[in-house]
Amino acid sequence: MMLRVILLVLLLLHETTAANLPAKWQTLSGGAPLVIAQGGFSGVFPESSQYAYQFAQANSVKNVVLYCDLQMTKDGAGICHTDYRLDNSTTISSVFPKGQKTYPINGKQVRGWFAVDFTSDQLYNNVSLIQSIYSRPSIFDGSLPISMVEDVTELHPSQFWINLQFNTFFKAHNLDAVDYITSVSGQVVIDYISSPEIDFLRSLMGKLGRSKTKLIFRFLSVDDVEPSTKKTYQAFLTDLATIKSFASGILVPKSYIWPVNHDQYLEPHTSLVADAHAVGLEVYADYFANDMPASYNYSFDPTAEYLQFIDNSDFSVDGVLTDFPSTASEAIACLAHNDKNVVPNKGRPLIITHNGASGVYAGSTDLAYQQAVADGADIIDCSVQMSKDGVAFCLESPDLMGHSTAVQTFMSLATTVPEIQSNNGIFSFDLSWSDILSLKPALTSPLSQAGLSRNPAAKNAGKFMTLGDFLNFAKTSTVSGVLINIENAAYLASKKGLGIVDAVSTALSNASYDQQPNKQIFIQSDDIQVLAVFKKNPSYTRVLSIKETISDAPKPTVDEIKQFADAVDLPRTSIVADSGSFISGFTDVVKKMHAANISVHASVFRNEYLAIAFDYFSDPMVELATFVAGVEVDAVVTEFPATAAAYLRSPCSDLNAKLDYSILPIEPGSLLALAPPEALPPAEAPAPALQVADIQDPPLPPVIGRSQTSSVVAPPTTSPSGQPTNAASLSVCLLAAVLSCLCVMYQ
Ligand SMILES: *[C@@H]1O[C@H](CO)[C@@H](O)[C@H](O)[C@H]1NC(C)=O
Ligand SMILES: *[C@@H]1O[C@H](CO)[C@@H](O)[C@H](O)[C@H]1NC(C)=O
Ligand SMILES: *[C@@H]1O[C@H](CO)[C@@H](O)[C@H](O)[C@H]1NC(C)=O
Ligand SMILES: *[C@@H]1O[C@H](CO)[C@@H](O)[C@H](O)[C@H]1NC(C)=O
Ligand SMILES: CC(=O)N[C@H]1CO[C@H](CO)[C@@H](O)[C@@H]1O
Repeated sequence: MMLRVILLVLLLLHETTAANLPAKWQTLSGGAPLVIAQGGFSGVFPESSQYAYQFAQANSVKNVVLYCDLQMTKDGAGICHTDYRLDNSTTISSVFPKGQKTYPINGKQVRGWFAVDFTSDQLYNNVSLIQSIYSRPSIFDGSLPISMVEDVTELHPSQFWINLQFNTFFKAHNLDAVDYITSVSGQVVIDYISSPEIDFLRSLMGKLGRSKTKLIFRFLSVDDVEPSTKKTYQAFLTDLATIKSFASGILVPKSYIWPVNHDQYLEPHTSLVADAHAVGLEVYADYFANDMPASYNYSFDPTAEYLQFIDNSDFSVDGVLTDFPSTASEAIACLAHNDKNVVPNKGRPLIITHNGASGVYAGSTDLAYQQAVADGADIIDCSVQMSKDGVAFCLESPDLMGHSTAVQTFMSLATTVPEIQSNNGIFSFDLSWSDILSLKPALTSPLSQAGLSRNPAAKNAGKFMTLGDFLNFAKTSTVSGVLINIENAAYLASKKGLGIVDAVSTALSNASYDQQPNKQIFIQSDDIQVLAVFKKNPSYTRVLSIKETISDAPKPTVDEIKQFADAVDLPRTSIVADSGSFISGFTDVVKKMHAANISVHASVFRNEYLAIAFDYFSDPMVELATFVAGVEVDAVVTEFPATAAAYLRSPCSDLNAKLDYSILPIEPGSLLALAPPEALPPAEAPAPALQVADIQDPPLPPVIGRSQTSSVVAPPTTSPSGQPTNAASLSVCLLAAVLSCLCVMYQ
């Protein structure tokens, strides 16, 4: 009952009145490509379960096709299940421990538990489904029965697709899928029947009465042999006209259309779609899954892959078979054919980068910033670090170890600085700028240990930039502003004699950003004393970064923040709380900040499916929608600005636009509510509330005289700009009456 209520709500939210803009599709029919839900929403629920099918209906475009892999039971009933073997995806091996058999299937000996050895009653009453893919939620395991074909048709799917692998296998067990389908088709509409077996498709011709069932020939791997003709599937690529004599379309692995090379980069597309369309065959691509990234070219954005198949200049496939039908729906209804030059709605949240487009190129390099601009970022960011000789440059952290090739040349300088981090590092303030320039940047992948590496082709590409170069680049680019992040100011001043605050002020004035009203300037720090210094320039927006996860921001703390900052930068978990890999609720932090007119930046968004909670369906856009439309943050801070820009540019990001389909924020807890109580992850202790003491910092210490010790590398006499190094600090005092307090510190 609970399930139905929740699903109904989702369904109603998706069903609005006006239509999305019509688009020209290069499909065979000219209509939008189909979303075909493989086993329902099998990316979240056990495949082919009732939940999976209902969820697919509720969260996809309206004409979503429910896809059922037909298996037959000993008593001739039909069930929906992807594999012949039931063992990995059901509890059958423990219920019937002696039920294992070995059978030949299309020339191979296959061992497991087969539906043909059990009656439908035995299966339905005793066996339940489990998740067979480890990256997907297991909380529904053991609570859902196997679906009979009737269980799916009773949901009144807008379209229904049956796939049957090898009828020869069923015939060997005195069963016949032709008889089964012929009898079922009298009662329910089967819109599509696919099979990799030509004789099976041929034997259905003329048997389906007046129904408009389309027969689809399914291609297996190129070297697999089609059982009726003994030809390889590859051989049919040059004989599409023959297929047209018994089928109206083909279902092919997606690599037949966009091949991926051994390094997982995308090669140019084949001519298959054009060739098939030329002989009147539809083309369906199999199969898409958000949690199985296909190629580095997609930057872990699953919508990018669909668009490659449906919105390129040469063709569109006629449908996509997917485990995540909501993401396919998004690509079709919200993202395809969007004019990339459309000016985004005013008042929408800002896209702020995290070290440029660091999901694609090594962070804080010229390439990462260029990519960010091309991808549609509003604000590019520079986390300022200092070299030993006082050059301010952009890098996520003062530790060069993970972010460059420093380990190869400067390991002797590795040291531990507890004020900065607990593990040892090679710190920029121990190297001269020319030494740092001799290093290659390194692309970091936060989820590489889980096998999700970023763009290896660009591993060491790009150049580090000085803050001055960064500001000049931003000035001439189309971004609307910059964010300058300052950390460790007190340590650098008191221990290293480096004035990072002065360096930033100097660079901003020198690049005439102090009188450049057409670019927005954000000064961000985790230290309120740093922000206090910049209060003098009212055109700067000051952002306090609060790195710890908090559950609440009481009024006294918010009032204190208001003294120093116009905005806060918060981790995603301080805004949308999670428990295990599930969302448990929205905090009130954004509301409380907004009540005090403090903007909220949410950070850091990453595309990799393992970086986001199950509730978002492994879809980074659903997470963005939740923060933007659900919690109304003022900025998203992201390593993949292209994904944020595609979402915010989409008509579907405006929930007031009455569209057929929208990208909806999630309801916290709605997925957990579908699981049996005993399967829920243990509740975690809530994060603490933010206290006034948490944000208070001691006054910044003065910048001490240059340390003479531990100089392994001789400091150069000039900076790359050609100026004597001391001139940079000197010019602060000369330049700025407004910065008089800094000059005091210098004395
Ligand atoms: C079942 O699981 C085993 C071990 O994890 C694996 O080798 C096999 O390929 C799986 N079979 C199916 C049908 O997924
Ligand atoms: C995929 O990325 C690689 C490496 O950046 C590039 O050479 C290739 O052209 C891209 N493929 C397509 C189809 O865009
Ligand atoms: C909120 O802050 C902005 C600047 O951050 C300012 O322009 C605006 O007037 C403030 N509004 C209120 C109601 O204080
Ligand atoms: C100041 O700007 C000029 C021109 O943009 C540049 O050549 C010079 O290096 C800059 N100086 C400093 C100290 O950043
Ligand atoms: C092995 C097993 O548990 N079999 C049970 C399956 O369900 C029926 C009822 O439908 C029982 O009678 C069997 O004992």
